[in-house]
Amino acid sequence: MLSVGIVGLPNSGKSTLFNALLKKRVANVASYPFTTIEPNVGIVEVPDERLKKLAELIKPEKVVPAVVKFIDIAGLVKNAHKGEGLGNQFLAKIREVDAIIHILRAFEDESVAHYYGSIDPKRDKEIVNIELELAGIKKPTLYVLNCSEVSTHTHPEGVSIDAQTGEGVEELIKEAYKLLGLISFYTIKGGKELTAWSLKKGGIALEAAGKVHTDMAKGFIKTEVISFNDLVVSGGWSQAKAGGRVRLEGKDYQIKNGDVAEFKFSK
Ligand SMILES: Nc1nc2c(ncn2[C@@H]2O[C@H](COP(=O)(O)OP(=O)(O)OP(=O)(O)O)[C@@H](O)[C@H]2O)c(=O)[nH]1
Ligand SMILES: [Mg+2]
Repeated sequence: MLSVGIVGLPNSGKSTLFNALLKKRVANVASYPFTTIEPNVGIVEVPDERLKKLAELIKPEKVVPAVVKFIDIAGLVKNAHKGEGLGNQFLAKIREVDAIIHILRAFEDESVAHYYGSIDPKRDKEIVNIELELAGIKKPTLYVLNCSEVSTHTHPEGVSIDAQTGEGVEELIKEAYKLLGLISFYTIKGGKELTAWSLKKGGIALEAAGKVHTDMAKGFIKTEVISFNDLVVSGGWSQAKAGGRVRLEGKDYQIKNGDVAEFKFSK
């Protein structure tokens, strides 16, 4: 499972954001490793309008969303690469993640000390980026402005949130998912279990099948596939099949974001 690390100066609101993210935690979190052992790791449900719509259409017994792993990392300060603050510990953690959420403090609050004495997201961003660069860490980054009042959820470089109220957090999860280069496809097992799966953008049917089950990839024959829109317009899987809207594709078919697939395989 791909993971996103939350970085930023001390007191920028990383743990507050992490706690807001945990409210979106998947219900059966115990089935994912780490979450019960590591208090700073959260497996979070990806908000998904298509999944909701499909659930309304199909009325399955069970709906399983796609997830992203978030890791709350200790704050870093100038010279972290030389071991300043929790420097080395911080840098080791950050090397394990696939993408970075860089949180910038924009909220004013005199009761919360700022490590560098004033609110200045631009300066803070430079400080943290220099440390990451000196440590040789190059990862896709989403900048997140932690504001007291969120007027708009997007700013030119990323998203705005209020970590304390949780405002903007859903948008942040969606953006993090994109940042990881992931798209979603869906399976409907026996009409009963609707699942959203993540796949790297550009991934083919064979890889998608392997996400569901290794046997499906091993014995892959072909896949039935339909776009989300076509399925909704058809009113259901059997109607879509009857209407000739379900296509048959081979293992090299490139999965599109929102595809609904049924893999055919030999055991
Ligand atoms: N007013 C206000 N306070 C906030 C906001 N976000 C976080 N805080 C407060 O700022 C303090 C520090 O927040 P944390 O989330 O612990 O900061 P952190 O980035 O995890 O800090 P370190 O773990 O020390 O690196 C806490 O008292 C929070 O309640 C915000 O959006 N507005
Ligand atoms: Mg913290």
